[in-house]
Amino acid sequence: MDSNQIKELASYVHHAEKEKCEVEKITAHLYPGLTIEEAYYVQEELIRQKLEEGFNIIGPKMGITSEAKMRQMNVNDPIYGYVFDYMVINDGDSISLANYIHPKVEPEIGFILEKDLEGPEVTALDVLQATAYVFPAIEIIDSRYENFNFTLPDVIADNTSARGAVFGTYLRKPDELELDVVGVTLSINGEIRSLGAGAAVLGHPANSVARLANMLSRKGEKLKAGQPILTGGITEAIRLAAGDFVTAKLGGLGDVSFFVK
Ligand code: OOG
Ligand code: MG
Repeated sequence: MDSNQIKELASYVHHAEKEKCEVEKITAHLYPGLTIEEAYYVQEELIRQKLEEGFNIIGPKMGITSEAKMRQMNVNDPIYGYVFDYMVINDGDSISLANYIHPKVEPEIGFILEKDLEGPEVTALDVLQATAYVFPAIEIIDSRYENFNFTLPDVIADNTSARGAVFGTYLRKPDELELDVVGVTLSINGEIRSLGAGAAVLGHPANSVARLANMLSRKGEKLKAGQPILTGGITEAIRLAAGDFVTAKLGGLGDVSFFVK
């Protein structure tokens, strides 16, 4: 795959996001042989294009870290991508459905480090020692592909479907609670639509952060202190509709909510 092809594929998903128009997955016809390594090159180019447009990275995110997500999306390995400034929604704010293609929401646990973490041998214990705060979050995913249908390389190239993040404002020290047994509910208009526990995320959400640090080290990158890090959907993702009031409740971590107009 040459640099022109990488640019072409990055522009393909980038354009779909900007036009809010779903497209056929890359591996269907455009480039059936796309490998995971090539997909990360496409993602890097996509990130470069967004930075060039003046957007900024807020922090990294892990995806496909729970059984529920693996089953729902029919892909089996954790992946990473990036949350940008234009995606961030304040707790309690509203979004307009018109700005998305077919958005879904998933409850997540977020981390903020007080020290940088560099792989390749970061452990969950290293993560907990380096963590300043943990917080509740909702991620809005909006795959650029038709019907959220994709292979692992497709979704990596598409920045792991990232399109929105609502960060809770309630910060807790990681030693104040056991993150694996934090209970989680996702409700829409008061009705519980999915539920789970922190352990759904690779046994403990700190494992997800460790895995992320170790994956990033292959590119010579590290996790930086101060950036919010999303550890991956705990439950399956739920499709949004106009009029929804979405709340994720995480035991001991607090709530996070937003409206859909
Ligand atoms: C891919 C995004 C995965 C997560 O938390 O698992 C992700 C998708 O489901 O479209 O963000
Ligand atoms: Mg997610």
